[in-house]
Amino acid sequence: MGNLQGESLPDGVVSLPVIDLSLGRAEVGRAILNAGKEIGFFQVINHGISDEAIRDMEAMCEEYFAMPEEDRLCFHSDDNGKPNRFFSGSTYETGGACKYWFDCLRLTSTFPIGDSKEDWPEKPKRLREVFGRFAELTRGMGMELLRLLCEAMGLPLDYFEGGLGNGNMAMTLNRYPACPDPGTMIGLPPHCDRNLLSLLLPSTVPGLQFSYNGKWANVETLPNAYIVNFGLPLEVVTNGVLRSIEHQVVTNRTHARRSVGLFITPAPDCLIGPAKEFLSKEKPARYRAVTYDEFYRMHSVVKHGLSSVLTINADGSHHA
Ligand SMILES: O=C(O)CCC(=O)C(=O)O
Ligand SMILES: [Fe+2]
Repeated sequence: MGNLQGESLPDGVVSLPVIDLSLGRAEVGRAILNAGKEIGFFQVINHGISDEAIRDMEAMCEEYFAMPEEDRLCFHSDDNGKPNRFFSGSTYETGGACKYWFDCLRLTSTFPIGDSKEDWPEKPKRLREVFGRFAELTRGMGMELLRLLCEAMGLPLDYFEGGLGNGNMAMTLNRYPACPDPGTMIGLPPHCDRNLLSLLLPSTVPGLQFSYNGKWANVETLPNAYIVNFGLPLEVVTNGVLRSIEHQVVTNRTHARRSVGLFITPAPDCLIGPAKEFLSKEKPARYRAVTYDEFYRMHSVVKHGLSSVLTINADGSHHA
């Protein structure tokens, strides 16, 4: 089996833009827009989510993965249609190439969360409370980033408040155990996110990489920073102005890694297509419009170059 991790750039060759949310709105908005055009990833600091909420969340993640296995397994399911489940990356269909090296608790919720929490695990005792608070705060910050982006792009401030941003939100709690053979085992395969906006709380253990000029660049983050990246629907809506960039997680021999993802997601019946604000004679539609439901199914297979699936040819057909 070859090396699945591809060629990486030396550390420090490219680093994620750091966006300080305590600066002026116009400056922050421009920085988000530039990051979206250039790298597709950035990190935010001074985001207003307290150290305490972050520490609580991290401690709860540790507690969850430290529970006796049977307490997690009662939530186990390989059915990816289930909104709330615990599963292992080793159950992903990979065409026999390898198995992915992670465990994940995936939870979904309406917003506001309300009764959705009742379907989340009961153990550890404070899980619903801590995860619920974290999800609400993080989603709130994500919606604010989208409003700042609207200001910078000259869109109405509530552009993403409707169908594009009010589908059920998803939260994932990922654990990548230390791996005996990092050269051949990948944590999470290369993919672009299928939701609108992803907010990630990484651990201090590195592993996340994003695609940059055909190579993999390591993500390094500041303490308490969130990593933010744009999902494919945002690339489509902006007709390619914002870029949804491929990323992956690599494993390492000595340290387990943890991450928490919060995903702002369109509603299933929302039409995902280039918005008129991004279209002109010089800039014709590069993607065709489909409902988010269909969009999600089109992207259910993880493979390289996902965005090409939606690219329109000159004759109006689209690549398979
Ligand atoms: O674990 C990470 O750092 C990245 C997770 C990720 O890319 C995802 O859940 O879509
Ligand atoms: Fe991702």
